[in-house]
Amino acid sequence: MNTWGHVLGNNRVALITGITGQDGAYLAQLLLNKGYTVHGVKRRSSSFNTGRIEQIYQDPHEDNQQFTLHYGDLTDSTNMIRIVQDTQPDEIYNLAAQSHVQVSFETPEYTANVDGIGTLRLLEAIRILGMTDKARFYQASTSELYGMAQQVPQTETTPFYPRSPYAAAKLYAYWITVNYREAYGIHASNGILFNHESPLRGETFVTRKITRAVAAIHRGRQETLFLGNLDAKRDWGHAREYVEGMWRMLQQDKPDDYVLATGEATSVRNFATWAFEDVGIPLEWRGEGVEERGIDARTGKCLVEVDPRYFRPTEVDMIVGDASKARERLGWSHATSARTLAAEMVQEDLRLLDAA
Ligand code: NDP
Ligand code: GDR
Repeated sequence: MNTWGHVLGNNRVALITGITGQDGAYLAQLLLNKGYTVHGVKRRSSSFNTGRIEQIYQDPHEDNQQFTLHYGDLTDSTNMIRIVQDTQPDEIYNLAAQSHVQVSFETPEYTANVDGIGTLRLLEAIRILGMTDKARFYQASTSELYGMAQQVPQTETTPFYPRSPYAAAKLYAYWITVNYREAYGIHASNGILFNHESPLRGETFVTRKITRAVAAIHRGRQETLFLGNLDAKRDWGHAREYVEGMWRMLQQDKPDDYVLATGEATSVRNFATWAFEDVGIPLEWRGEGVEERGIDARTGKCLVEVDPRYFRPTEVDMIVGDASKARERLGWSHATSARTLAAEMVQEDLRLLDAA
């Protein structure tokens, strides 16, 4: 073990795009714990964007570098080729994306460029550099591919029906990954991951938006939480467990595509009810449609309102996954329920608020 607590010496090198995001942070920690040398691609930003990986950051002036960041962007082919060439990874995890579904309706072309063509750029880097036999590739595919789901629960064979520019871009990324596997023999796998959350979740995704607001309302710093579609149902798991599944996919002899999910669907309304329950507030729902309100049953105060600005032009109403294949072939299964996840996120948001 070195001075940062990383296990030394399995000689394997991983490259992670999107390392500053939720999954990138958990995956980097997991791989360092397993003794990997980890390289991450970080975007240039005018403000600090490495908050999630602060604990594993290693001063570049120190010896025994196990964790290195490189400036890069998935829209820049030559930059990707150079980083892959310089780092010579055994495993590449492509997690970078414009990952917000609603934002993709406002930035459809950019989303296609990063989430769709960005994946092609990385696969081409592997091919151009003659690394098809060396570098294994993980593509962050998504349950959003199912969109208007054709079957419940969804498995690896359920037909896709994307319902947003984000999902359409990820559909291209999914198929180009399959194609490079078949055409060039790259060990390339798609993880079709259902929603996974954590205290590191981006603040504008619905679970984190709820838990942050609940903490702030409980501490008297916010009056009301405004949400969009309360009826939407998602299969929410814990990000820490899902990055373990990503790693397992790349340890298989043969590449393949796998669903990771909990198998349980929860509505946005229920998740919010749980989060308020975690700070001792019994929430009662009254009214319908845009008039629906979440009321503190003890005081009658309105705490949650519907704001149509958060409605999407096309919505994914309900998705729930069947992870049997991952269970059988990877020995992977989830441990944390959505209920426990809500409690952990609320506690962490209370702690962050109190520490600020
Ligand atoms: P985040 O939004 O938290 O992280 C996205 C990462 O991509 C960030 O590091 C971001 O950098 C980086 N990024 C964005 N645009 C670019 C770009 N043009 N070039 C280089 N890097 C870029 O997402 P998650 O960690 O939640 O998700 C990881 C991946 O998994 C994404 O591809 C997402 O679409 C996919 N996914 C996520 C699921 C989930 O429930 N979390 C479920 C299924 C799939 P910066 O920090 O600078 O913004
Ligand atoms: P999603 O996650 O679109 O499933 O994509 P998000 O948390 O944004 O939305 C989940 C559901 O909640 C509804 N909703 C709201 N959503 C947001 N963001 N804000 C609100 O105020 C709100 N109110 C209701 C949404 O309409 C939706 O139905 C996430 C991302 O991580 C993707 O990158 C990933 O691919 C999928 O999960 C699987």
